[in-house]
Amino acid sequence: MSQITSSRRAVLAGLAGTAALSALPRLAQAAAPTFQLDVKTREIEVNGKLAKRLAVFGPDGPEGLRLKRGDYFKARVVNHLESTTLIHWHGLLLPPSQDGVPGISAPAIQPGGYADYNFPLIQDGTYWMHSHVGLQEQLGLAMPLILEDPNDPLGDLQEVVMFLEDFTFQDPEEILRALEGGGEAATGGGTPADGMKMAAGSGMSGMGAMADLNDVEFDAYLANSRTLRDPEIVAVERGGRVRVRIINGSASTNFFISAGGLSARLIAVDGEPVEPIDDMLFPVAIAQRIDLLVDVPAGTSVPVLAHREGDTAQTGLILAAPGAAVAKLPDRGAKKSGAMGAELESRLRSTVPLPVRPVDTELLSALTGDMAAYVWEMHGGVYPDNEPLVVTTGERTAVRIRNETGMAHPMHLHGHVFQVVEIDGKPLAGAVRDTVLLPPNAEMVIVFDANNPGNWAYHCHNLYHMEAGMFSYVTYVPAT
Ligand SMILES: [Cu+2]
Repeated sequence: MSQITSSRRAVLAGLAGTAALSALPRLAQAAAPTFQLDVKTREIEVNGKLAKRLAVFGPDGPEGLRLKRGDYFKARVVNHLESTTLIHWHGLLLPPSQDGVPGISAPAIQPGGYADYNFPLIQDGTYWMHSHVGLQEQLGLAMPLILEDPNDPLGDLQEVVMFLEDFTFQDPEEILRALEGGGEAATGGGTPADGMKMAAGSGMSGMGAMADLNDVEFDAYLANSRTLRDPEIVAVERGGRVRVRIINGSASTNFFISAGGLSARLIAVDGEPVEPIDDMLFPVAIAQRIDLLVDVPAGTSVPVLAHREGDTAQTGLILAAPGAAVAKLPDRGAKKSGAMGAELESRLRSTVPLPVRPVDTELLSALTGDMAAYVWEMHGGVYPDNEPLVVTTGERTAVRIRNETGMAHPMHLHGHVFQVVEIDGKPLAGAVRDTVLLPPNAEMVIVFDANNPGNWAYHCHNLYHMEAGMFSYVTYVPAT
């Protein structure tokens, strides 16, 4: 880390408004932000109805931010909301004070206030940003963060970003209250899903045989803020191959991705390259990203669709070669998609794995909970009444994640990348990632190097599970 960055860390630690900066004019100048991100409300139209949502507006608007590996992330985030906020840079390796998690990395930004960020971008790939305050992410406070590779061998390819969200007209707080009330409190759009009610009604809990695929029924599923009733149609300039960067920015929905019944090529997960896999359907769990190469034959259009797990609902966008007819697609498919397991995860092989090194310490991360009561725990309780993972600076650390519940949990570790090295007892040199889906009753081992001392959020990325308590953190002790 550069000196500027470590000085900024000190400033950020106590930054509540303008006072800290004006006390340090020379430093403030040295660290003057090069771009601004404005957090505000906006209206979008969903299925013919206006919806008031939250959004981040960057230099290119509310649909994404593009930077390059080697640049500095030198930004000021300004909060125009009437409530506090804080934005997390999902998947980025950065100093802990700039990670954007209130209570762990820095205080939330007060209404009318701002926070400054300054850290080097040492990665390239498909990332995203989202609020880490309350249920703001469900209200749309999220957008793509694409880090270009200055020497990208695929740099000549046309690139398309597809940002997926689940959408509700209901107040997310009401949805959470209904879930915590056992699934009986709410009716209408955005209610707890049928599976949830059945689970509650039959008194099933944690280790149940029935896997619940979805907690919440949404009003729509969005790709780049649009539904299939009015999808984005991307003109494919030259015909041929397109790189599609897919980000699952949903609060509570896993998707399977298809490319018009054609085979596509998976080349990266969570911004990290993998050995290419050609297939027809690719799972992307909550908060995960996949990069696909999709071929668009001359004169045709290819829909890139996201199919909701365990349902017929679908969303997506259309890639259209010059002169192609574009067919209207329904927002429900003919067939329900299945449950998301670890089938793709077990086939993934990193092409840039962690350095080969023996594990120094293995820690256990047990995920427990109760579907009926909607209590989701990890490490012995709901946050903050649970234990952090304590790692030792410099150690190769393994974490055995044991899902003792009947639901899948997308587990996200901040500030590090990890490699998946064991799935249900089978060793592998799997993907390097920041978010891994633990299917019901699954056990996986991830490894990472404890080389970024600080406190780092580590949690389930299903927003409702996280709010219900499935949240913990990693903390460092020095090597002795
Ligand atoms: Cu979860």
